[in-house]
Amino acid sequence: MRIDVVSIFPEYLAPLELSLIGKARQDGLLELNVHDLRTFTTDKHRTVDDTPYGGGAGMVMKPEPWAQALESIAKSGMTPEDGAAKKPVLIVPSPAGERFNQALAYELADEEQLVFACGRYEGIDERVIEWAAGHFTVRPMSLGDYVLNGGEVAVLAMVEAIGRLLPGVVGNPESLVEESHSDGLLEYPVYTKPSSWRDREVPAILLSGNHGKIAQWRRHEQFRRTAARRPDLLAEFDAGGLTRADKAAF
Ligand code: 6GU
Repeated sequence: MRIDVVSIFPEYLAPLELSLIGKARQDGLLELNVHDLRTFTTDKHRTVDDTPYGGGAGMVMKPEPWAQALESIAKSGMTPEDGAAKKPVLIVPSPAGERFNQALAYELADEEQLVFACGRYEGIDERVIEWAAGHFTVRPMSLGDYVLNGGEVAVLAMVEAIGRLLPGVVGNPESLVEESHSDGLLEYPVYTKPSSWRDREVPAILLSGNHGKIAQWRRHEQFRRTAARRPDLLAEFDAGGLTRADKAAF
């Protein structure tokens, strides 16, 4: 997979050189390029923003540098003529976007090229978003219902969520199967040694060696936790998602 990120704060993306994602880049599993939007300006002051038409607080990102940046990335990337199956996906982080979740992380992990356009201030001139649809599949995306100062932190989160799903990035792919949200429920609680710690015991069932009972207990805990912390997820987990084993765990 290839990822391009455009930002006026490229240093914000430095953590993508660390840990699992940094290793994936070194191993050639992921090509990731960070671009400074200001390098695509043409004026002396390298201006990227201006006042909003119609008035109001804050500044809006000007269209010209964005078009230059996105055009240059579109040209440098794989085109259908080079064998790319489809247009790259342009993700525009915004609290006004579609809510990002694990299902979307899986969907985006299947793409050949992702481009992230980090807005700052009150956002990017809307015409950029419309124009970009000629080169990209455009997906405005939000992390959740709160406001960040810009898209950079959201990109760190989304790239990590997507990158760890790429083949070979997580050493043991089985660890992707039993984690929260992989099956629509939250993960069960986990414990390690010592079995007794500060007068607290590990649930006896986990020491029993009875793998059937352990699986049933874990499933029950998944439902219990999801009902307590995220009842909205339980409502989405329709009856079709319930197996016979689930009904026993319930
Ligand atoms: Cl993706 N961007 C910004 N600026 N704020 C957010 C967000 C994204 N998701 C939640 N809040």
